[in-house]
Amino acid sequence: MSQYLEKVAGPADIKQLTVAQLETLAGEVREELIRVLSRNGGHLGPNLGVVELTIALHRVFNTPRDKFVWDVSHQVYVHKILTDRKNRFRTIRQTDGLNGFALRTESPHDCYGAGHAGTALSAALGMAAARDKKGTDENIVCIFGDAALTNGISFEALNNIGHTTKRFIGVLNDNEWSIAKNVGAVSNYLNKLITHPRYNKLAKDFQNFLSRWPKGQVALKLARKAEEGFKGAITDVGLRQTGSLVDTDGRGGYGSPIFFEEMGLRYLGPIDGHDLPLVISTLEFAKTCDHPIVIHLLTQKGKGFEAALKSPEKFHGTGPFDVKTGDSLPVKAGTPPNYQDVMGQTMVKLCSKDNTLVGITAAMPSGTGMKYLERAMPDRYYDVGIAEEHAVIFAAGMATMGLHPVVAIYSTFLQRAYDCIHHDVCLQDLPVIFCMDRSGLSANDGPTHHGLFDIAYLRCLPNVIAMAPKDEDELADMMFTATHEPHPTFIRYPRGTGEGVPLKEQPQLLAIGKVEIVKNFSGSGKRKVALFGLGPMNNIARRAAAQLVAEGFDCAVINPRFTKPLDAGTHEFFGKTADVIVTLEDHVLMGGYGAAVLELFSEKGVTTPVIRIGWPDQFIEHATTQDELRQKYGLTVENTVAKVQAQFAETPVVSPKLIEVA
Ligand SMILES: Cc1ncc(C[n+]2csc(CCOP(=O)(O)OP(=O)(O)O)c2C)c(N)n1
Repeated sequence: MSQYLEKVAGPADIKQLTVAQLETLAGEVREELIRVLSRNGGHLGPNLGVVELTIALHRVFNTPRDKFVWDVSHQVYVHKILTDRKNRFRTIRQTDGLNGFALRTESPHDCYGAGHAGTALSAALGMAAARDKKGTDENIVCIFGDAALTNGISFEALNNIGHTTKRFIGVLNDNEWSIAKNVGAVSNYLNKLITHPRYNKLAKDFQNFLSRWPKGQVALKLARKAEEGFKGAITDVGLRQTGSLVDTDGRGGYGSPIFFEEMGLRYLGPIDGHDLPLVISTLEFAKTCDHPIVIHLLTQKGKGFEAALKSPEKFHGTGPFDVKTGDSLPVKAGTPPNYQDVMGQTMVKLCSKDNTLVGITAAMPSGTGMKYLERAMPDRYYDVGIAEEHAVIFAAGMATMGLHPVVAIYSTFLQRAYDCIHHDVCLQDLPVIFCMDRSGLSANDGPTHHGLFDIAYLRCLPNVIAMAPKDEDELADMMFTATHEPHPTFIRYPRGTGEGVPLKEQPQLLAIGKVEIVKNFSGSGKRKVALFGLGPMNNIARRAAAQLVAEGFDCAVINPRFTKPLDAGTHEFFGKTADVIVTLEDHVLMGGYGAAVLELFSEKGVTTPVIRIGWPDQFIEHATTQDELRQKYGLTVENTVAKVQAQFAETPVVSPKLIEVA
C-alpha cells in the first residue's frame, strides 16, 4: 500500500511533500514501475534511473507552463505517473492505453513528442527562442542522456544554444549506457569528467555544501557561490591538463568542462542524480541562471531493481518478466527464431567466407542482431553510436575502398539518414547493404517506431535494389544475394519471430528483380485471383488463397521478393490473365508496393482491378499486439477474402476473361 503515491494527483501535490516524504515517494514510484512493467514490458531501466530527477523537476518547476523536453522520451514513465496519468499507468503500451513515449495529444504536460533520439536539444532550444521572442518567462528544461551526445543533431543544437538564448536548462542524464554500453569519444570524455580526483573532491564539497542548506534564497545564493568556485577550479585544471597531472586512461588527460563552456553553456556537475535534495537545490539554482546551463547528473540505469542493475541492456526495454528473479517469461517450445537473430547469425556466416564484408550498427547491437558479429568477429564490427547519418556515410566511405558494408538500422531510424542514402550511397551507386529491421509494425511502441514508409522512400531513388523476404530463410538468401551486388541493396523485414521454416545450411542466390511463384492458377476455369503477398504478408496471401479456393475461386500466389526492380514481365502476365489482382504489404499504401504495381499496370495498359491491402494514409497508433492493429485496419485474411468477394459482387458474374478462358 503506497503512502504518498496514492495521494499524488499531480505536480501540485509533490510541492506539498517534505524531502523525506519525496524520498519515500521515489521508492513507491519504483515499485509501481516494476509492478506494471513486469506485465506490460517497457523501458524499465531508464525510468528507474530518473525517478529522483523527475520528482525534483516537478518539485521545482510547474508544468504545463514550464516545459520538459525529453530526449527519445522513453524515460517519461515517471513523469506520466506524477502528472495526470497515474491511474492509467497500468495501461502503458497497451491497446487504448498510454503511449510509451511523450505524446502531445495525451497530456498538456507532454509539450513535445519523441521516440527517436537526438531531437530534444533542438526542440527545447526552439521553444526557448520562441519564448524569448514572445517575451514570456516559462522555463524550458531539456533532459537528454549521455548517448544523445553521440548524435549529430544534439551537437548542431549545442552549437546554437549560446547565441540563441540566455535561458536554457539542460540536464545531462549520464548513466554510461545507451541501450548497450555507450561508445565513442564523448562517452570517454564524460568518464574523464567523472573520474577526475580533484574534481570529485570539489563535487563532493559542493554537494555537502548545498545539502546542508534549507531551500530558499540563502541556499540559492550560496549555491551560486559554490558553483562559481567550483567552476573556476575546474577550468583551471582544464587549462593545465597537459601538465603534471596523470592521465586517467593515458589518452589525453583528465576531462574538463571546457567543452560545454565553449559551447556557451555553464557546466555544473557531475552530481549524484539520486541525491534528491541535491538535485532539487541544483535545479532551483538553474532556474535563477541568466545564462544557458547544463547540469551533469550521474544516475544508475535500473536503480532499485537488482536484476536491472545487473543487466542494463536487457532492461533498457524489456518484455514481461518475473518480478522476483527478473527472468523473462519462458518462450514457448518450437517458437521460430527472430528475424534479427537470423540476420546476425547469417552475417557471421557470410563474413567468415567473404572478408570484404563488415557490419555496422547505430547503437543497436542487440536489437538488430549485430551482436552476433560483435562477439564472433569484433574486428569486422562497428558501433557508431546513435548516429544513423554517420553510419550510412561511413559505410559509403568504406564501400569506395572496396569493402562491402552491411548497415543494420531499423526502418524508422533509417528515415533520418535519407539524404545520406540518396546523396552518398545511391547517387554514387555504392554497394552498401541495408538490413532494415522492424519494417512493419512495432506494436507496443507505436507511430514513432512503426517502419511503414521505407518502400515509398526508397523506390523513387535510382540504383536501388529493394527486397522483402517472405520468411527468415529467404532473409538469409537475400543477404547472400546482396553480397553479390555492386549496387545499393535494401532488405526490409519485420520485428519478431519468423515463419518457422527450416534454414538452409547455405543461403542461395536469388535472381534480381524476379518473383517467386508460390502457387499458380490451376486452370480450373473459375474466377481468377492473383495474390501478390510481399514479405510477411505472403503468409496472409496464402491463407486467403486457400479460403478463396474453397469458395470457388482459382488463385495464384506470388512472392514478389523485389519492390525494385519490379518483375515487370510476371506482374504484367498475371495482370492480364487474372480477373482480380490483390497486393498485400506491411507498408503504407501510398507510394508502396501496390502503388508500384498500379504504376506498372498503367504503363502497360493493364486494366484488371487491383485490390490493395496495406496501411492507410495516417499514423498508426500503438497497441498490445500487432494482430490487433492488423484486425482494425484490415490487413487480415478475412478482409482480403471479403474484398475479393465484394469485387466480384460488383462485377458481372461472367467476366470477359472467364469467357476467354472458357
Ligand atoms: C534515431 C534513433 N536511433 C536509435 C534509437 C534507439 N534508442 C532508443 S533509446 C536509446 C539509447 C538512449 O540512451 P540515452 O540517451 O543515454 O538514455 P538512457 O536510456 O541511457 O537513459 C537508443 C539507441 C532511437 N530511439 N532513435
